[in-house]
Amino acid sequence: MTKYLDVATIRQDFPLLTAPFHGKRLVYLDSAVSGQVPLPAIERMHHYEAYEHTNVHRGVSTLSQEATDSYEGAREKVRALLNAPSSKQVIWTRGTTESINLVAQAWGRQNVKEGDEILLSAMEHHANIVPWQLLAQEKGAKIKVIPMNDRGELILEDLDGLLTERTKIVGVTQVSNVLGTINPVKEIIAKAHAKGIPVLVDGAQGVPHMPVDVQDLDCDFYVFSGHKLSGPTGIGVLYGRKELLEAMPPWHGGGSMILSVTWEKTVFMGIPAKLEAGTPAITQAIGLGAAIDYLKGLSFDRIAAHEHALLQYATDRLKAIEGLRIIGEAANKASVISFVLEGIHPHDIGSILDHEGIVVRAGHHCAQPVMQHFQVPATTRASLAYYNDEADVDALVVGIQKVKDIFG
Ligand code: 7TS
Repeated sequence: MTKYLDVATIRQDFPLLTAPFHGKRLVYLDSAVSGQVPLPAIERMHHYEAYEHTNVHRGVSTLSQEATDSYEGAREKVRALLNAPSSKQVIWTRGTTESINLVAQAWGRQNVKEGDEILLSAMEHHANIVPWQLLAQEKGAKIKVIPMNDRGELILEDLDGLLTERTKIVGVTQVSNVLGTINPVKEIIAKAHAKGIPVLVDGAQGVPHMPVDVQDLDCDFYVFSGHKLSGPTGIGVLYGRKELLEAMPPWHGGGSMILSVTWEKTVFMGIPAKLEAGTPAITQAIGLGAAIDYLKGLSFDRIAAHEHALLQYATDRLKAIEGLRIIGEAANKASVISFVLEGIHPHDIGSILDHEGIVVRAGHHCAQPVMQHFQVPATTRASLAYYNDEADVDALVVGIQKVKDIFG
């Protein structure tokens, strides 16, 4: 146990982590896929559905006003979490993927033209590649890539040359979901801004593991998914610089985003409503707010320190296994270890570990260009969170030994 968090007590808030799984203790090393939800967040959602359920921003009923307060209160919790200047700059979406599609479609269609360039990093998740490719195809624009080295670090010396007068936006992940690399996003943003280019930061794997301050980063867009931050699925966030959001046209049209509609003309509301057509994911937003309260109660600094110590422990133990190669050895890493075992397919490793009650992810992790860089079809990935401890890592090491025995 690290000195930063009392994991044994924390685990009591996660029924799945304390109930038997395949007759064993569940070893959940897959938080990069989705973080487990603590009981206080589950109970908050249950309470809302059982005793408070209605729609928001709908009329004068006390019930609707209270639901609106809870829902908007959650938006304020996200604002505080990111240190955004105003909660109007926090747009609810279904998740990181939808947030990036929103920017690519609403901002991108207005600002990207034929011959323009969109600069992405070599370690992006498909969610920060495909929406830009769709836009580039539509507009006749070009995708360019910030390369990385074989440790899984971006080659920043190349950045200046890649930022040209044609570059319209930079998209970069804060933390790689495959390599665990923590990218120097603040430095990248400063370099892009020096040439007047906005930057979208994919915080899906960043915000669950470290304190985030969008004003300090000075990013133009910051996106993340609630379910990776110990909240429920179906809710995510787009933070944007005020001027950019205000200048963006709506993406979806419908109720809750208009001031007036006639057959001739619709007048839209301001942000955030303009970008949030239809009934939102109210329960999920409130649940995410409760999850943020829970994590703040533990402290993001302590979570980061705990996970860092555990990552170091896991890295040392895995490195000692003969035939195991870690993919992604950046100097600055968070919470994710991908590896390959000589002669054994990651899917076989994943299946055998599953029988042992150890949940990892095996595959390309929706980042096929990263697989192509390292010339592997797939990796096995263990991802750590604040509710993991050394016993989880030890179980993984025993499990891998078992895999080797079976295939050896
Ligand atoms: N960006 C990054 C860096 C991610 O890791 C993920 C999901 C996404 C975007 C997309 O998030 P979504 O919530 O909209 O789906 N990453 C993973 C993963 O590593 N394994 O499963 C999903």
